[in-house]
Amino acid sequence: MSTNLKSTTYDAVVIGAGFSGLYMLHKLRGLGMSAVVFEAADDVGGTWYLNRYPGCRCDVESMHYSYSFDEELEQEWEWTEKYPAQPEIHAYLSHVADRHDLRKDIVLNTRVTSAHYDEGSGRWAVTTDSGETVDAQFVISAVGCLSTPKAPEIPGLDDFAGDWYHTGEWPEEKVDFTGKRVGIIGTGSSGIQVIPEVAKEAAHLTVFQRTPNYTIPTFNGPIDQELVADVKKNYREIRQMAKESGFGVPLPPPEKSALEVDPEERYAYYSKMWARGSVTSVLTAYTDLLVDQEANDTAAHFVHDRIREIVEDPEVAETLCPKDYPFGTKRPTMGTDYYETFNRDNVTLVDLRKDPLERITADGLKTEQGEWEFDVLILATGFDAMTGPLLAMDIRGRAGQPLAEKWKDGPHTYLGLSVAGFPNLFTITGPGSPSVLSNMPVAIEQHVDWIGDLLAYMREHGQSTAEADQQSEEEWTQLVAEYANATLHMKANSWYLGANVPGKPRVFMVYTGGVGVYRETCDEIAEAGYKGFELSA
Ligand code: NA7
Repeated sequence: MSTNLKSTTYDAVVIGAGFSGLYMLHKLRGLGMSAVVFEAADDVGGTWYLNRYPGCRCDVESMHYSYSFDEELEQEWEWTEKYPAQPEIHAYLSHVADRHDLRKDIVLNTRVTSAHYDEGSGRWAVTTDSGETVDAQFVISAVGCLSTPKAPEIPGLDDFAGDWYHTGEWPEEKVDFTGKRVGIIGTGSSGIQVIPEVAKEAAHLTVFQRTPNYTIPTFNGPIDQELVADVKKNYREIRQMAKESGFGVPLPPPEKSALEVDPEERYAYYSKMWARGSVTSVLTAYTDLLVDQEANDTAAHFVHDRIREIVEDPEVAETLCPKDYPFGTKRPTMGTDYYETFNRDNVTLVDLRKDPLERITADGLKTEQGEWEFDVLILATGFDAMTGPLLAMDIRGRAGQPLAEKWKDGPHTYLGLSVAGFPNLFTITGPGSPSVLSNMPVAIEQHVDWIGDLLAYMREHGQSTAEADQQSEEEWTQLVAEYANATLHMKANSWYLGANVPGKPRVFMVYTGGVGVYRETCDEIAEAGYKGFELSA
């Protein structure tokens, strides 16, 4: 047995020590349960530990991107910027781990490779890449939604003679771009954040863009101390508002359709929301931006106008304008000086729609029409989202059924939290829950609290096994699909839909009914004695 493991038998194994895993461990401790957390990285923090690229920053404001369970911490912690940068969030999570003495039950540098359910004992055997197997009643996945990096699907990465980095696995030490010719593939959230930073340092930066993105400026800066005082005074009401909201941020719900106001008033309102530097404010300016194409066009055109205003070269500006998918249906991004960066002399934009990538070479990149030489390549090519990190493990349920087989046509879950045939397995922010369409800590705390309540209920009622029933799972999966079909989300090739990974089933993996409605549903299910679950001794 590894020196890091105290036992080979636990009440619960938690997989991952990011926002979810840390709070889950704290919750399990509070219930008096024995638990171990396995974390593949060499420190806690999850996505906020490994995404260390320059410019990495959260797109939810600092005051709202935090735990609410520790009211003293909420008052004590001092955020320094309007939007928190990766080092600050990592410092926050490290502090939480120390403050609650969590590290002693976290085994670092250890990746869970398999979890097999044994029907005879009703327990799970969880195996890690250090070769150990532990036995647990419950397995709780806290693996995150965006933790399996995806390389570009072009050949030749091994041939490249220079250094290359994926934004999702950035090295700890600073990468120096001074005097370097740098190429970057990808203009999603990560690309949009790293591009302005690298451009400041590199001799030349060439951006390879396949799909342009709608980017809202952060107008980031030192945090407003008056706002801090006000939020700290009213944290309980503000947290409650976030819990009841559509996206997990404390904004009042929109009241009007974009089409019922006159164009001038609408433009002025978008300008006001834009000036707030908050993507959610723009996204929730009107009720119908994500469900009505005509309404959505008004927001899309507003963003196009801003791009044309900022970017000096009209051809470059047009290349940066997203025109073939609705605003907000691929993850809308937030940037600092993103569009402005294309006014720099040392930055070139390559439109891969006109000149597709063919391969990576020893010297750089080859497109259909040319060859590009680089000292450094950055892959901001995203993740195998949502299901990727779960299916990277060999999870087997009843009768040895692999999760990968059960989900071969897309994820089937009940509430995004549990899977029929996989008793006592819970998936925090799993597919079929609001997850990435929520401010993550809000979604995470709701799941952890709900799972904790279920475990307490089971103990009170002498039950040892909880399993979603097949019918409830099917109905839920169908509901998630129906809700998604009622939105414009289906019109974009997004990672929400699995469209970024070749061969992945094209299934919308996120519950779009809103964070508040989802919470109510989960609460009603709990109040009805965990309707849809089979609880047994
Ligand atoms: P994203 O949002 O998936 O962005 C990946 C980007 O990489 C996107 O622009 C892709 O273009 C591009 N990409 C991926 N593969 C290729 C290939 N083969 N050729 C050219 N371009 C490619 O990932 P991020 O890391 O930026 O953000 C992920 C989430 O993290 C983000 O939404 C936040 O929630 C935090 P495409 O759009 O597929 O045409």
